[in-house]
Amino acid sequence: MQQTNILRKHLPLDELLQRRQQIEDVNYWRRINPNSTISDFSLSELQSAQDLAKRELACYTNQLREEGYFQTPPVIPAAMLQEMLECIKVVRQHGFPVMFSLVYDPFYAAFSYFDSVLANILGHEYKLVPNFWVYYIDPSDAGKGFEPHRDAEYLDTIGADGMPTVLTLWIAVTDATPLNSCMYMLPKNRDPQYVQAIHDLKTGATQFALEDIRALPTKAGTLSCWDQYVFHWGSRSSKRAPAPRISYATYCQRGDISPVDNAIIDLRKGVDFETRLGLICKGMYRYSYLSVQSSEPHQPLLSFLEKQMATLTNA
Ligand SMILES: O=C(O)CCC(=O)C(=O)O
Ligand SMILES: [Fe+2]
Repeated sequence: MQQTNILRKHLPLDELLQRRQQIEDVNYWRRINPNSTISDFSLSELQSAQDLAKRELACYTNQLREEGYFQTPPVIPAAMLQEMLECIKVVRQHGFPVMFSLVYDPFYAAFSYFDSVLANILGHEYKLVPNFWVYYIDPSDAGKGFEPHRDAEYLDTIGADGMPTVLTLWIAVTDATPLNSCMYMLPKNRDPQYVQAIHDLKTGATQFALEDIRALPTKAGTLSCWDQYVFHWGSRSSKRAPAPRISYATYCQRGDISPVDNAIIDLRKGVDFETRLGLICKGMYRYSYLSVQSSEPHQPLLSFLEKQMATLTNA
């Protein structure tokens, strides 16, 4: 995401260094949350994942090409969502950023419910680009999602057929509504600057009509996907919201193009504990980078994050 956005994410990163022994100990995470597992889960282990009908898949393709985004119905089973919520609760209770819930299995197991959708759009060899973030938006007037932006990390990720080669995956763990902060999208066919943004990542969004903004309320268990250049944001929550908005997001790319970033994950090969720590630290490093970069007191913390991230380059 663009630099101005990176600055907006603040985390109590310094405390992490003092707790590095806990962080690196898989049994610590198992102990504090015995109701969830940490295995080398791989996509092929899940047989029960439901395939969406061909008709629905064709609708997603059309909408993605025309409007730059689409959403599935809720496909993650309630029990798996409940397990994710428990993980998030425990991680918060133990004073860690919610990103650390990504050590647990359900956050990866959920991808098997998206397999047919992702394979249909990105091909069967699709890979994760591990730019993860976990959003926990408080049900208060202070809570808000990520400010208006285009993800715009990678140039020219629209193929000759008009289909993206990189997608953002945004997974709702609780219902997201206009009251507790849902996503808002400017469909690409309503955005006069969209085409420019494909080749110029700094392109703003200053020429659209307000009535063209679309709210995307979503049920828990839904996958929302968009390309790199659509303009979107997570809205402000409210003290009247009944529950927090919780979601997590990452990128996914075709497998038959060069890696768009320096790290890539093949879900079929599994995602072991070290890789999970790597992607957690990568997310925190990227999105907090400008607030901690290169100042002397932060060096040990940066070295710790970099050490964890090193596992990703060979993943
Ligand atoms: O959840 C949010 O508030 C913003 C998410 C987002 O912009 C993204 O994942 O690309
Ligand atoms: Fe975004």
